[in-house]
Amino acid sequence: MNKTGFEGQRDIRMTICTKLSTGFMIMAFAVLGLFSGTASAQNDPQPWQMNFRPPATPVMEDIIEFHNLLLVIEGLIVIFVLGLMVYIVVKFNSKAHPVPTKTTHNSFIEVLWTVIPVIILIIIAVPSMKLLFFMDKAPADQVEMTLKVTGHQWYWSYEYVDEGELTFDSNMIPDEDIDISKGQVRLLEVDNRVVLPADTTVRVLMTAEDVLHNWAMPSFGIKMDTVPGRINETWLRVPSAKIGVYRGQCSELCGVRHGFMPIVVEVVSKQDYARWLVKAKQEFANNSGHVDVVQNVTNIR
Ligand SMILES: [Cu+2]
Repeated sequence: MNKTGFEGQRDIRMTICTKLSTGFMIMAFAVLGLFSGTASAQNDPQPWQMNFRPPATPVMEDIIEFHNLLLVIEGLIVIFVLGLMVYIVVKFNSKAHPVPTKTTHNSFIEVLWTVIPVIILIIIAVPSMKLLFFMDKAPADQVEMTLKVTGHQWYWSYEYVDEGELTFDSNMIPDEDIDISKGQVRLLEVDNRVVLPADTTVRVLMTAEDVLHNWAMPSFGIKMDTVPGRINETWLRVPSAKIGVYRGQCSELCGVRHGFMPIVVEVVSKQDYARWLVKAKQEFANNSGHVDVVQNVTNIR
């Protein structure tokens, strides 16, 4: 994906905003007594994690920058309003100021407190709309492959649209079968991971078979409803520097096992992906069309 026109502005914004917002964050964490050092380099969710997971796609990087910009603006507003309130409480309490003034209007200030918020909203709206359009769809000429995601009660199925009949289901591995030594994470591990190549623009199409689900991948900046009878579209591109395992979950209440349909995406090099494709085509050869897998009935605590 070529860098877009707002990359330059983004860099400048990022330097200022990131510095300021990091300052705000450190202040906030210090106040809460929860500051626990720099963010972990791992992609998995961490205990007591307070910040975003490391971004893996340009969309998530932009979301974090936009968040940083908002945090600075909000922080300044909060400090300003708090300052005003403290000023009023100190200066105009009944002891310090026993005879109240009868002032009711000040046209100049009224114009200011209308115009300034409008300007602030415009400052927010411009990058917000740019980001919305950027994350909406990858330009058609840059799409290199398509992944179709289907939500079911209560598992996901994936279809590699450009690879003929390659389709499989992805079920959560129950607690008793989790093998921590293999890096498996309880409630966040599946039997068949989605495997995607790095440095590839992937169009992701989403739908559902039964009820609303939501394919949410925090590191990719994706959280999109899968809707029966509709196809929703988004995209992702993970650079080869960020090859790794990424985890997400269904994020739309979809029934009793809603909490037990995790998503695991393994981003690998193009060569490894080609090797995986050959293997997967054999392994899932009988899955032509959709095959319902009988759910493992397990007692999940
Ligand atoms: Cu669901």
